[in-house]
Amino acid sequence: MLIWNQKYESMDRQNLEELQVKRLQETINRLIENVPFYQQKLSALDVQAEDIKSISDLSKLPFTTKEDLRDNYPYGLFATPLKEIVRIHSSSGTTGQPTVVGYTQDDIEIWTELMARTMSCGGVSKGDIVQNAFGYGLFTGGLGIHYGAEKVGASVIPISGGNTKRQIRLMEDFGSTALMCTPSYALYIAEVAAEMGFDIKNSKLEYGIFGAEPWSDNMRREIEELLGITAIDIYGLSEIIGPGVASECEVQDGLHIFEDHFIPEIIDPETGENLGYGTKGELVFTTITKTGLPILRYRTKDISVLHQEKCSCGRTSVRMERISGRVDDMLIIRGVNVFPSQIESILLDISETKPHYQLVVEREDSLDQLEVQVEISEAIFSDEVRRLESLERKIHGEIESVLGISVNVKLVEPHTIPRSEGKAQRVVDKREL
Ligand code: DLL
Repeated sequence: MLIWNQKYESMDRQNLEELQVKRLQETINRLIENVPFYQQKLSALDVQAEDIKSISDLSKLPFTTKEDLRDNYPYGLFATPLKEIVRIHSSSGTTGQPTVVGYTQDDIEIWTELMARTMSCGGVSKGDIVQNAFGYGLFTGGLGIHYGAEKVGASVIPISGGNTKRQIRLMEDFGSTALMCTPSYALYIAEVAAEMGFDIKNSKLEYGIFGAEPWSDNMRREIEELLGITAIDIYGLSEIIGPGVASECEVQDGLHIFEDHFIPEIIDPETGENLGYGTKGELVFTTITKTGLPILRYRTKDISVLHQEKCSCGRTSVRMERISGRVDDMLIIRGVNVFPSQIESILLDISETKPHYQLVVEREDSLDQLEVQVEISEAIFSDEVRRLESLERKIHGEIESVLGISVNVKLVEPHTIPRSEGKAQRVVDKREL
């Protein structure tokens, strides 16, 4: 299969590392000149660009966290004047301060190139008809995919997510050959297609490029079987660029990281120590070509393992294993990032509820469902049904207005939520991914 950028995707390690060091030094200089946050952090550590002589010097640099981005909301970490920023995206589902990311024209071009690599990894090329069912909007999925698919010369259908019956009618009428969306939505599409009597397995659909939420290899096999396609996993996050950080190739054995633009590390989430290849830990990325929002050692909170061995596809880049979990308790519900603490603070603001709650996540008909179970006092519990229903509606409404997702609320009697002697188990995730 085609490698989009033979030169950079199959570079030998020594040349690649030289390039990375040079680009990292440029990034550090750019940050020192333009971003007071990094200027202070680097000066406190007494680090300058010249101190980075090899990749192992990365550990001299400070980490960056989501909180740092929030503290500098909205534009505080941008490294260019706002007039150079041509696109603004924002990450999903956070209350109060979402994280805001900005792209210069050069960043958009880099992103497009990386998405073209991603498309080629997934087998998509000129002549393909791409049904892009990732959401368009502040989420980076829709537009990120869109630009990459156009770049490889495919015909893009910018349908965005939702309206599943229409997706299927259009897939049949327009002859889509590639589908892009979250893996759970792909399964849902397969189910609705079956209900509509559309034989998706024998349709023109050949390729699937899926990501933005955790899924397993078993789920991949199921999707491939139901849709009659080859499905690959793509990974990315808004803070680093969006999709286009790493992509599986047709070998389906780990995701190639686009290392000429992002330097990966695996660290021990407790100590921050670099764990090297072959060990499970928290993924950290440093951007080395972005100009709008360059970021040093961003702690993704995603858990993975890095592998250095060369892939049989010919690409030489380091591969990451599919994400196996999160360091924090962030849940991804229908593509929206949800922290249990956000729900907790909403519940605590409502006087009728007790601070004992549990979040139960299930997957029904391939769609994530979140049930919020919360204890109420004896007095309220024995109240009229009408009052209870109105309380349920109130909680539902509060959560929907803050998180933008609809949840099922279940009021339960006092002392029914299991108590714990150690950490409370706030989340019961019954999804079998
Ligand atoms: O989800 C970017 C993206 C769009 C990736 C389309 C792939 C496809 P955010 O909304 O900022 O960006 O969410 C980033 O989603 O830290 C992971 O926890 C999770 N995530 C993304 N891709 C995968 C994946 C986009 N392939 C957060 N497997 C990340 C597991 C994923 N988790």
